[in-house]
Amino acid sequence: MKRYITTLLLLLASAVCGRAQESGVIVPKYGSEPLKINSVEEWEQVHRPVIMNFFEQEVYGLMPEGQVGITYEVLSETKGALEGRAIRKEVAMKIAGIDTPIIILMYLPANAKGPVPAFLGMNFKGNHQTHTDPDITPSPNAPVTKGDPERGAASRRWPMEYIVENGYAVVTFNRDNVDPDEDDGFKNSVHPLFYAEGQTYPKANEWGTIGAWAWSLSRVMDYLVTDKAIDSNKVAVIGHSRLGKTALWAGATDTRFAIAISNNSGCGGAALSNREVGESVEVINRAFPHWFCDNYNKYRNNEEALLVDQQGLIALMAPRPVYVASATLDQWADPEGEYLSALYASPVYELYGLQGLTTPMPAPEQPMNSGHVGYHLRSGKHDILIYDWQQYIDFANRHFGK
Ligand code: GTR
Repeated sequence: MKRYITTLLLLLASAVCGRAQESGVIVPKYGSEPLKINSVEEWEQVHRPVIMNFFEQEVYGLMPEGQVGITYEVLSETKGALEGRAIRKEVAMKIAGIDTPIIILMYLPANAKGPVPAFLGMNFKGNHQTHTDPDITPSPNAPVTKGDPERGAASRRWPMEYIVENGYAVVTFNRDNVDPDEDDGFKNSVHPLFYAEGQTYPKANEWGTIGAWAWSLSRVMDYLVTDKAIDSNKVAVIGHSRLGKTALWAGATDTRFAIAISNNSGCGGAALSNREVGESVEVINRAFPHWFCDNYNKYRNNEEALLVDQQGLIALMAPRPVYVASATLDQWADPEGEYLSALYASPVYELYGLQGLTTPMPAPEQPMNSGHVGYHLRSGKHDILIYDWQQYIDFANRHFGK
């Protein structure tokens, strides 16, 4: 195992140095500092590939190159939902080799004059938890979700009426139907569909659960580009907490996402790891061994060894807009570390002539949303609430020209 890890490290180092030599650019250890890059060209040709390679090999794991058969079937499309404000649409995404279809729930603004922009994000415990609407098909139960989750139980997190009234579609599906959120050896997930012959577990540099969730967001995006009701150039990928980590990774790996929004994503998401505040790389890997790739374990109590901290993940969105949000009582997610990460990614946006963050961390309820890197700190707990959505819609309105 040790020899394997050493070989991997050598391979990574030679890939990095190889690219650097070709371009004549010395690749630094980026660490937990602002990203100082000389030009867009250097960013795109040297640093972005090196940083992407690092996150793929060492943090979230590589997504599979192969493809599986996926079909999409519109199950229903109903006008008059949400008291006349919306069209409710349900689409079954069937992945060959997975028994249970993933049901994509969509609310589209009623009376839209053309294709609309959308927010796409996974939900934690089922589509029917996102709203009390009695006609939402319950997401098939996942092994980790005990009992039948109550209809509408998570509706505070999904202000559907507000979102559609602002002219946006909401698109959501249950993460557990892609890969249940438990350390079950990936038995019930999409991972085995891509194993090489004889393989029974992802390799040390292959995707974990966050990788699989991000992959599934891209597979839903594959559907959205075919749906005439959606303006697929204006899809914001969004997620709260572990799903915020996932939204950032989805935005990094799939440039079709026009905006990425991280709500209280914390460690392994927006927050810098090398600060010893809140959750650490050690604690997250112990509690959730399935989220990241096995290589990430090398950085437990060893964060200074990271080639780049999480500001690198945020910068992978550039020049597309990115938004990071924290909550005052969410110290576990290290609000200041989340802010600093967005601040340290900002110089990359500035290379493109775009406005990033430049000032100290703002006070609560003082959103910074005028540039391409947005940030706000909300008073209160770890959650995603109407206040957060109001900021995201403001931010999306600016970038989508609404
Ligand atoms: C916590 C975990 C965090 C965060 C959160 C959530 O238990 O430590 O990294 O992701 O869960 O997803 O709500």
